Amino acid sequence: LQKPAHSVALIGAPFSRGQKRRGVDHGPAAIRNAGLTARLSGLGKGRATCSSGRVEKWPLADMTGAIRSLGLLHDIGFFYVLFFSLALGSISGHTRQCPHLCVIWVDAHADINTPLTTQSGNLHGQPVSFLLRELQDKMPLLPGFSWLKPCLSTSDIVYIGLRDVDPAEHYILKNYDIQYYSMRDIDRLGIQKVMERTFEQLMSRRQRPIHLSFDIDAFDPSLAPATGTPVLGGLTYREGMYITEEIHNTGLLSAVDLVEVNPLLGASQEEVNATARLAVDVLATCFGHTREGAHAVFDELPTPN
Ligand code: EXY
Ligand code: MN
Ligand code: MN
Repeated sequence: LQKPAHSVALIGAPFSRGQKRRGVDHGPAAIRNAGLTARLSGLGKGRATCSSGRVEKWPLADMTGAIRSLGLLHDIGFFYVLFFSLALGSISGHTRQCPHLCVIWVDAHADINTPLTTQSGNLHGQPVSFLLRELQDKMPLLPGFSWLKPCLSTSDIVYIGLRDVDPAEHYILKNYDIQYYSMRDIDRLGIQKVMERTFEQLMSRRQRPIHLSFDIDAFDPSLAPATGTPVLGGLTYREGMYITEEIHNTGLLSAVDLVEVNPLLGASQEEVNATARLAVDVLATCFGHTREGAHAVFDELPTPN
């Protein structure tokens, strides 16, 4: 029995503030040009219908409201945003629509510095600290952020792929008991066990909508070179596909941020294309593409007449 068609809203958000390297605002175009819409529309013969939109330099606060209204229109909001500081908008908006959501954060980095612990001053290394209720007494009041209300508890998020964590971030992960699976944990346990434990941690009491924040730098730089903060020893292609296949198979995926594809940082056009194609593979797998070809309905074999 074919699953009902899912409607998916694609939002390209060409923002590039929050870090100093130019180019990340060209990410949505690179992902679109790598064939994203065709890949998603071809899944399961109409199972995933897509509507595309572009967030044109919205202030984060406006984006939150927009995402909430999108959530009303689509059963799966699909955000490919450029930049992790946008998780402030996407997760804030998503929790207004789905208050009990959980977050799976796939990334080489924890992005959980507070404005008082950041060494770089880059916002993209801080978004999670703004979202966590338990950290609010450690957060200064910043101009322009009064709209942002913490909307997650530390038990609502699990990290996968960490391998470049600042000392202050490590302190927060340990002292606030935030669940994470570093690349060392993936080496030790294997990706299947990591996914099992991630779902146990997040779904032990009830099933919940999943917000997936997927930073392309979670992959090894040999696979995703066109990104701003590459770190050696990242996910293999197979581990990345397994993560997104398992998330798809829960049937609970509700929104995806796919971030940090930066076309200006590839050493060649091929490196840019490879990074954008990888982003499309991640997103297509989130919405049902399978390595064994089960994503397209095939009714019967042709027989010679
Ligand atoms: N932890 C470092 C910082 O706070 O600047 C590096 C953050 C990199 C963030 C990228 C998007 O994942
Ligand atoms: Mn990262
Ligand atoms: Mn990140």
